[in-house]
Amino acid sequence: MYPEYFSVRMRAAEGKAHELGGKHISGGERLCDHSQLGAIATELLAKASNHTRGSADFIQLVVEKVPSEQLQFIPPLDVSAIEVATVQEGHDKAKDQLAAAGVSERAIEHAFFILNHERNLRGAAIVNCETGERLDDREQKGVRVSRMDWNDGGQVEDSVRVREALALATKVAHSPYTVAELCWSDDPDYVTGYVSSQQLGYVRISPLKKMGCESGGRVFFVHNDVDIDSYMNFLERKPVFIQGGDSE
Ligand code: PML
Ligand code: MG
Ligand code: MG
Ligand code: MG
Repeated sequence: MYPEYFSVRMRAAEGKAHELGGKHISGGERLCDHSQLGAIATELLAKASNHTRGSADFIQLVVEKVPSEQLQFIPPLDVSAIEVATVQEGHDKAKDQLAAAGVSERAIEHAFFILNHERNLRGAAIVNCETGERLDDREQKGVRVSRMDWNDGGQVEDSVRVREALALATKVAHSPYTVAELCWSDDPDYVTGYVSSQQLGYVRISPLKKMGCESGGRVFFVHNDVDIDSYMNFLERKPVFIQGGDSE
C-alpha cells in the first residue's frame, strides 16, 4: 500500500479573484500526508497574509489527493551563487548562463522583456529556446508548477523561499524538454533571482532586479520539439518529492 498524499495549493489576490482581474499577491504549493494537512494549510494562509505585494482579500486553498503510485523522488539541483554590484551586471551574468545552456539571444531578450514588464504573472511563461516565441496560451495565469515538495520531514534550516524555489526549479529542470529557467521574484523587497538547468544547477544571482520593483516571475525555455501538452501536464500534475542534498 502506498501512503496517501495530498497536494495543497494556495493563491491570493487583492481587490478580487485573479480571474476577475485582481492583483496577484502570493501563491504556494505543498505536498503532504494527511497528518500534516492542518499545519500546512496554516503555513500557506500565513504566507498569503502580511505580504509585501499587498493585502490579500481573496485567498483560495485547494486540497487534492494525488496518485501516490506516480510519486517520483528526485535529488535537488546543486546550488551556487553569484554576487554582483549592479542589476545590469546581474542581467549580464544571467544572460551568459542562459546562452551557455543553449538559449538563443532572441529567446533571452524576450524572456527579459516578459519579466521586466509583467507585474501580475501568477505562473510561468513557456518560451521556445530558439525562436523566443511564447508557447503557452495562459497569458497572466501562466503555467503553475504544482505537486512538488521536499521529502525531508520539514527540517527547515534555510529560507523557506529558497527551498520552495529550489524545489520548483528542480522539478522543472527534470523534464527533458526544459533547456533552462530564468526567475526573479515579483515581491518588491526581494532582489535575488536565479538561472537553472540540469547542467548549470541552481545559480542564484543577486541582484537581478531593483528594490521596490514588482515585475517578475518565471520563464521556462524549452526545446523546439517540445510536446507542450505533456510538458504542461508534467509541470502541473506529476507529483514529485525532492529528496536528499542540501538546499544551501
Ligand atoms: C520567489 O519566490 O519570490 C522567487 C524567489 C527566487 C529566488 C530565490 C533565491 O533566493 O534563491
Ligand atoms: Mg509568484
Ligand atoms: Mg511573489
Ligand atoms: Mg541546508
